[in-house]
Amino acid sequence: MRNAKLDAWVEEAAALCKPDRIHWCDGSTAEHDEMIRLMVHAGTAVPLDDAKRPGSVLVRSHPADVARVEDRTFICSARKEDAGPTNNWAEPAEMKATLRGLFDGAMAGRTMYVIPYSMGPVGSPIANIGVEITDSPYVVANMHLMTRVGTRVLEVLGPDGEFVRGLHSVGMPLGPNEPDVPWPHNIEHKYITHFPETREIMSFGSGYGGNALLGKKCHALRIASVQARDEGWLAEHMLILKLTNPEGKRYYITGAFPSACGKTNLAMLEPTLPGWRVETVGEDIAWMKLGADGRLRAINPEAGFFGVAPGTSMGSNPNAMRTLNADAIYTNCAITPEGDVWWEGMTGEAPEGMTDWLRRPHNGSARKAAHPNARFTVAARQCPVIADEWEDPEGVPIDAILFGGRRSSTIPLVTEAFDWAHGTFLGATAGSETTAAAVGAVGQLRRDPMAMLPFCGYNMGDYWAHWLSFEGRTDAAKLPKVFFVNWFRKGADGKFLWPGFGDNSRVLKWVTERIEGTAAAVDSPIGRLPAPDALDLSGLALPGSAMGELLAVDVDGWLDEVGLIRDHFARFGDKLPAAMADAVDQLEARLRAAKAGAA
Ligand code: SAT
Ligand code: MN
Repeated sequence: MRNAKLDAWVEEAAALCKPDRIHWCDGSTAEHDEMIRLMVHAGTAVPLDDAKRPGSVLVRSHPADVARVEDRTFICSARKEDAGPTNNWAEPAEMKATLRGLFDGAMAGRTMYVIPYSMGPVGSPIANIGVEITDSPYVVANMHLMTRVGTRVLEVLGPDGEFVRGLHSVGMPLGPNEPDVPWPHNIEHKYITHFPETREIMSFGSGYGGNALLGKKCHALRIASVQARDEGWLAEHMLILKLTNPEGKRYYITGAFPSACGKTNLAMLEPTLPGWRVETVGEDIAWMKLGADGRLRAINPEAGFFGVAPGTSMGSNPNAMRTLNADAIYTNCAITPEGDVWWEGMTGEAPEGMTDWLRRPHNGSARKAAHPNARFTVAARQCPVIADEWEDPEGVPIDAILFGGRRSSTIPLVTEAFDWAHGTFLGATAGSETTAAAVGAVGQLRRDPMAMLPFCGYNMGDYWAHWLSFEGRTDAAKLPKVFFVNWFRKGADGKFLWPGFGDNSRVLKWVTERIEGTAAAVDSPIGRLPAPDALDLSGLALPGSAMGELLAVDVDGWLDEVGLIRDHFARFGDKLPAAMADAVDQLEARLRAAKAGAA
């Protein structure tokens, strides 16, 4: 029972890309092993030591293909205003013409892989099917871990089911007898394009991460955010964690943080507070729908983790380290003489005799051994703290939503929103200092609303209106409480004020106590802050002034922030929802009143 639309599309793609062979992926272990074998043969991958990292390989990319390329990412909606000011836009027919030129013959000398995948448990009513066509065995092997791939997906798709189409090529055809290179990509042309109205993705020229694993950011966020708007749900760049308190009561919390700001660490946290437990439902993406009970329920559409390696250690994230014991793909890490991987922050000292991610000897070098955006890919089921309900097709009911970013000043450790609209405002105005997850300068403050700046597939103004609409879709009391957190505030000495990691459980505890109405908060111009002594700091030795600095509302700093928020909002013109414009006015009025009161 073949899907006629799929067959026709594969035929069309083959006629355009002219591969030597077509392989329909079944998602089997044998197929995965074959992809690894092909990568090792081509010099793309090296097997790691079987005792230290069984079933695992290290892949090293080309130095010009190491992260998402936001300036080459396009939303090709029919109308420019539907892409909005935060996305690159291109007219769909024109972009397709350009891409047709590039894809023409692009797979010559290569195999075209057809990957049917499910985002979410196969057959679940909230899952969504996509098919990625690619010429990269690296993509196939990663998709095996990150999504549910194979024949079962085709069965669920049936003869006339709909699916998201993703066409990907590394953009480096091979002439007859031309040898391949370890990391084929196209140095001149890179295009990561989305056609939201027709649910299509076309990606050319990069083989790395979110540029090439089309189920992740391209499908589960950019295309799905448009589907979610059309159908009344939310597709978000959020981790999902399950928190159990010492009395055994469970809470489910989602958190939106920009790439490389610690979502994976928070999702697998080991609380320093005795009796508390965190388990993982998801660490990057959440799809949330209103359940029959009127509550938002979240599923993790992914099946694996594509996590940032540098900084991951037994200290910062022991559960991630344990997840990585076997069957992982590492990308752009360093390799030790014993055939193990290494990255900055994994251990205190760099091992002797390593080869860096650029295949150079590392000994004594001041250069980084691993690329700052080096990654691991691993199946979620290997995580020792994966929650039992992580594949529940009904999703988990969300009690709280956290927004956050990397802010060295101004933003307190935790702030509770006054209500849903204020929570939407906190998300919409989130800023963060940039990281190596995207190509470009690192450490610059940019607005990253809901951590969706690079991932929202439509006009961000309309997206905020969609968020605001949830107040009218269900009983407001059933919506999650919203909080803003910042683990990254620094003191005058330039050092982090908050220890972070396992101690973030102290903030999570306060969040649950706010849900229960048992913890105290004080109103401030920017939201509700923990009352003095409301945060459980037992067993934590912080310098005397740290807590005051962490929770300080710097009124002048915030008045500057208001200016930045106004500039940010001005970009959206009449797409800015009135409630957002009101929220910034009210914030400024509260700040001015506080300043006058203090004077
Ligand atoms: O390369 S990805 O987009 O998958 C990783 C990230 O930026 O979060
Ligand atoms: Mn991410």
